[in-house]
Amino acid sequence: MSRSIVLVGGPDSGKTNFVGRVWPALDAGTGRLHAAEQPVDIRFVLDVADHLYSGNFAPRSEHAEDRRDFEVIVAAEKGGDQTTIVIPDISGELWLNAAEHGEVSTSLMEEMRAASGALLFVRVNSEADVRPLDWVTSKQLLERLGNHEDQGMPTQVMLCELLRFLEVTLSEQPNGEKPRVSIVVSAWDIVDSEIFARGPKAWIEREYPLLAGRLGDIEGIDLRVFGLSVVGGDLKVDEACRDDVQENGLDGRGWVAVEDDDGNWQKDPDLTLPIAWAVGS
Ligand SMILES: Nc1nc2c(ncn2[C@@H]2O[C@H](COP(=O)(O)OP(=O)(O)OP(=O)(O)O)[C@@H](O)[C@H]2O)c(=O)[nH]1
Ligand SMILES: [Mg+2]
Repeated sequence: MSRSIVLVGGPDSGKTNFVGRVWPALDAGTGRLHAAEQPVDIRFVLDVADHLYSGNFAPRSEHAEDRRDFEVIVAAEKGGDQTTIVIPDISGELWLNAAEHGEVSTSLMEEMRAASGALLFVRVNSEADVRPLDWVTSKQLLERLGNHEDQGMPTQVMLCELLRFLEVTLSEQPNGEKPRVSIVVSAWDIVDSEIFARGPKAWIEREYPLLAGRLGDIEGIDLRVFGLSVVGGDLKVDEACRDDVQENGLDGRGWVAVEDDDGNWQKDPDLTLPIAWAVGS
């Protein structure tokens, strides 16, 4: 059985680095999902993983039309049901464009209709984050300064639009249940312990109240929020983390923040969880 999920998110939101990290995780076979067969073409994911192994995040996808698919057959247990998952990594510029102009290309539309699950990425401290402090006063201020330059669509408006796309396009799961979307808050390693303890859901409520409202009342899809750190630290500033990755590789590094039954947020080393949940396993 083949199931595809789509990876959605604006520019600089962490999609590519996640795909590159999740392949070694699927290959290691210690998580909820594992690779049941060697994928046919994994040059792209290996390339991304190589950046991580060398102690750097992989660079952003350069071209708006960039699209690279990672297709892998996974199973939840040895000899168990196999599922082919197709994970297209599409440039965030393209998603931003889609949100701004209210339309997606036909091929992307087909991709989304074929999918019954998605991962929606949003990143902590992204430079691509567009966030007018106060929409009215900042607009007036800019006008007074004679600077009418448009900052572009605010990130949370874009995210609400993307969520709406998912709501109208995703198909129900083969068992008839609602499509599932994992909201992935990436670079969750850079928040302090207090914010970590409150969790990525609370972070969204605070940073993007409009999006949080949508998440609260959306009916057509099932949602779950995860925090994500692909290597357990910020390779740009955390030298200890970089050294350790270079020396010991990625095994045991990186985690997903998940909410336990008591409402506490815990680090789970299983990086396949946001995908496992989105494909309904
Ligand atoms: N600290 C930290 N930073 C991360 C993590 N994952 C990604 N980043 C940062 O986020 C940046 C963007 O990540 P990408 O994976 O390129 O994001 P993308 O969504 O593919 O971006 P586009 O290709 O522009 O759509 C990286 O260059 C890193 O600086 C993480 O787990 N921790
Ligand atoms: Mg990318």
